[in-house]
Amino acid sequence: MTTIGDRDFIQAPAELANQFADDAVLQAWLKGHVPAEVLREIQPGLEALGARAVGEMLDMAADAEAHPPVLVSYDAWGQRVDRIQVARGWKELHRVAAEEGIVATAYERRHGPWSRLHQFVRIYLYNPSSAICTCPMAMTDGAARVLELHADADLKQRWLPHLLSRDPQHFWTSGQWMTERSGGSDVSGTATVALLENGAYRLHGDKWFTSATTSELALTLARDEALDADGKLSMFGLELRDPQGRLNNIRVNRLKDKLGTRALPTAELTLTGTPAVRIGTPGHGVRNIATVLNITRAYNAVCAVSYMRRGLALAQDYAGKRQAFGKLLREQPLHMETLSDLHAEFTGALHLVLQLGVLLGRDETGAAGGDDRALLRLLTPVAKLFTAKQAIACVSEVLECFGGQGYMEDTGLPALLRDCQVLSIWEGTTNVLSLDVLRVIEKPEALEALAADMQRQLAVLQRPDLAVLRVSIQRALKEILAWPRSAAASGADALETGARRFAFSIARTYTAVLLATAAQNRQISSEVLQRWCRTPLCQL
Ligand code: MFK
Repeated sequence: MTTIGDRDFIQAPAELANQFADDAVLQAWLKGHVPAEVLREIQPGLEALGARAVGEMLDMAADAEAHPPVLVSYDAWGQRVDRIQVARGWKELHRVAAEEGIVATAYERRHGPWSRLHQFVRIYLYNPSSAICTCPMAMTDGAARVLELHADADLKQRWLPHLLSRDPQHFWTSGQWMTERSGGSDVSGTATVALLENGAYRLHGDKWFTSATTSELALTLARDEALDADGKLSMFGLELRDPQGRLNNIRVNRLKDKLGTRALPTAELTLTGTPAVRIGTPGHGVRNIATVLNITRAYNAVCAVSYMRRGLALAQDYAGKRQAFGKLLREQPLHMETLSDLHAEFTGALHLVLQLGVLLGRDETGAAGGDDRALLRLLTPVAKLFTAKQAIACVSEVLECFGGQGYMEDTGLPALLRDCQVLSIWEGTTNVLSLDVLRVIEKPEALEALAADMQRQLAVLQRPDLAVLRVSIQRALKEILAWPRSAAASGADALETGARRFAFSIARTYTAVLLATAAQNRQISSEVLQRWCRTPLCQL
């Protein structure tokens, strides 16, 4: 870089190092939690993915962003074809996902309960360089879990090997079509019907948002007319194309024009007799498809943290290069104060999300106790809603760390912010998820499990310098536990109006205890914990 005042002044861009090797917070967490033999086995692959994420994947993502999907409705001869063309980069990112086992890692279960955690770290490294190709991977993972839990042997054999393949030629993805014109949050107005014809289901209706419409499979909801006159909602699985590659009675009406996630094809569809298979308990479609939602919500949280990390990595590197007022940004106390606050938010979010991965891994391998399962059900919506808002705020601040450059399209930074913005919308908005938290705590086990886990962690906090924070965390927990009863007593709407504050309080307080434990074990500095606790833990 030449000196300021020089007519040829050129700024040095921010650069990324290996995204695994360079991540001190992740490294410390893994060392502190994962058994040494597991870590030894997974580390080389993570390091390779950390390099890939800052190498060829960046080129693929740039190509995918530069060439958004295009819908070709008719061929040259007037034949309706409804072909969605995607960029070369997007296809290559699918290939990388298969090769890296972004979905498969969780189901091969090579490391027992740690397999899901291992996969979370892979998603975390893959996502910010993937032009959000993680979206189809999330839905594919949710579909795999649904099949594992609810499908019969034939269907499992037909579809699961594709969804879990590491061979890009064999690998399939799955969509998840829940949203109709009547609503994305409230699916009770679903109008698609499943009619039985010659003993097999066919679907008829419109789907208003279908993400990753180039997938081979989809799970969806429809009114099951086999059940009763009203047709309760059941869950169905379908293949989008026949063996010749023609759509199975599906019309693609148009592609969505979105604020972000521009490389991802999202379409409006009409199903005109699409063959489908019912999966799960008839008439309990919402409960069955919630299996997908809980997986995709966990992905959402991992992705949110991964964007925070990417933004911070860029801003930290830039602070060592950019000069203003005669000094590097990293020599400017206020700039560094801002970065330190962001780092504390990121560190908290990463601890929360990795804890979710531990719990999910235990649940899926039969290693979870009742408390683990209850805590997992509670923390899934909490982590999703909380980290989504954190990511938007953090990445917005990161753009500011670059000044005007952060607002320039060709730096790639605006795309980061646009892609973060969807995280608090899809897979359940902040308010819908806050209401889900109320649904969860209707059963006493959820808050009992939270309290038990926090008390266990608080009990081992011995360091005198953590004593004051220990008391604050304990006080916040007490308020959280008391709130549902006091809110319920103070009026019909009080629980609902307080639901968001309640969910945020759980997120900040539970994360505080995770950070306190990490500080006690010297995995993070106590300064990070102090910063985290500067924002009130309980906001009730
Ligand atoms: C980058 C990573 C992510 C990428 C993926 C992006 C893909 C984007 C595609 C989409 O955005 S797809 C659309 C996503 N849609 C949603 O997330 C829906 C948001 N709305 C809700 O979550 C509502 O709360 C809900 C639809 C569930 C409300 O429906 P109902 O029918 O009014 O719920 P109800 O009656 O309370 O619950 C029905 C059953 O489901 C109950 O069980 P029982 O039948 O045993 O009583 C509930 O306990 C159960 N249930 C609901 N949510 C659950 C759940 N069970 C487990 N986990 C949950 N989360």
